[in-house]
Amino acid sequence: MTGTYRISASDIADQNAKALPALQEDYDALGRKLARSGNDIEVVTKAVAGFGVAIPSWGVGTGGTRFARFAGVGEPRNVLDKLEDCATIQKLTRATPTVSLHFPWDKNKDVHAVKQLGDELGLGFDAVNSNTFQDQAEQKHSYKFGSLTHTDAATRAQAVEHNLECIALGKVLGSKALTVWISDGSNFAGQQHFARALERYIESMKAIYAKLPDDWQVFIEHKMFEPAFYSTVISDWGTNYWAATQLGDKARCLVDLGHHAPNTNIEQIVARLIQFKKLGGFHFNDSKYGDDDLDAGSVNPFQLFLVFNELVDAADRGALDVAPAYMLDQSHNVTDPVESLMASAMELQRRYAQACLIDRARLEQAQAENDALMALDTLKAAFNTDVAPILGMARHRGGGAIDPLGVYRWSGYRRHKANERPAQAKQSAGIV
Ligand code: RM4
Ligand code: MN
Ligand code: MN
Repeated sequence: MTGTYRISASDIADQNAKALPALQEDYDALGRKLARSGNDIEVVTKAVAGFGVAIPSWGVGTGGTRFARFAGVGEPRNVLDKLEDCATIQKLTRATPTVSLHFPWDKNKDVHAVKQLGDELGLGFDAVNSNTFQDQAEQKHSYKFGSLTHTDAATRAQAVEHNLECIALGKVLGSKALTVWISDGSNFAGQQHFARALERYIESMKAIYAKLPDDWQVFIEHKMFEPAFYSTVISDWGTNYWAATQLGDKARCLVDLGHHAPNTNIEQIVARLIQFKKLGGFHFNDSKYGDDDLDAGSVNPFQLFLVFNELVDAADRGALDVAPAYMLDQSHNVTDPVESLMASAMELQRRYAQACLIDRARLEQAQAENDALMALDTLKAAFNTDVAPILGMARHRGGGAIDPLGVYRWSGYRRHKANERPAQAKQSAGIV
């Protein structure tokens, strides 16, 4: 059974009525300011209104570390509850029209019921994610030493089969992409033959690719470490690019911001993948040390802005052959996941809006003249612009909340869910 409490449109309208006069004033003032530098605020507001990022179903439950998980109240108990939370995020922010499911975590006895609830809630389904980094109870072969790259053919076949099942489930949901992240790798020098492991990967992925519907894409996600701590098979964007190239046009690279060494120039990787026509999508999050899965923009908002700078620049030049898939991939250990996901979605919109404000002619001129300071100043001028009124107006016009966090807390949504979803006895460590 799914919960019954839902924030109503009239709740949002009532709260918005109070906030609108101040928003209108700020919006008009910002519009005048932007006009002075040749920007039409309405163009940016429209762009923001059209921006959407998928919510990861695994993000609406409280995450954990490998030490412990401190469960929150009113947590979703199954995929249907998760959809309810995702719909709440979308209702308030209007920035998250789709959900990215992860199997078998999101397995339901009837996938059609999942699709039906999504339809009812106005949610679409983005990429489906496969999971061969854990063993499941009924599973024959263990993934302890790998899945798609395992030395044992039967284990590889089982992992391929799981990915095909994900495609089948995704077809029912209306998904158009499969995201594959494997944890395969090694923990000790010499444990794994680098070249042979990658060969086995390509062979397995070819079997998956062969069954990929024509209008689907497969996103390959690289990650430099964890849980394999010496080497991973798909360790970096170079390997990812090569693998995607081996497979064909429907295979593309997915950039999870947390999957690189600290201080890696991720925006340059994004630019390279765009140039090579292999950028598939993103898993947005932020990190201080590694795959921290912190809220997007919470550590390095400038980096996020620079990523959007590359995306907007490429879109302006007509260099984006396919629109990249935007997804969040975060783990919320100490916050209410709904709040974190709303804040993160809005953070992406903020950096996107700022990237739309970059004076590209000025930047180009500075680059041509090797005027490094003016180039940075041009970026900073956009980055330092407070675009909150644009975001608020885009939400208001789309039927969302001017102040999503405020309305969420005012509604007592979490309290309602605590009553509807009694705490479960089982407490697990780890991300789920
Ligand atoms: C991995 C990777 C995948 C996600 C899992 C839960 O580190 O980011 O995208 O599916 O975590
Ligand atoms: Mn990820
Ligand atoms: Mn990750």
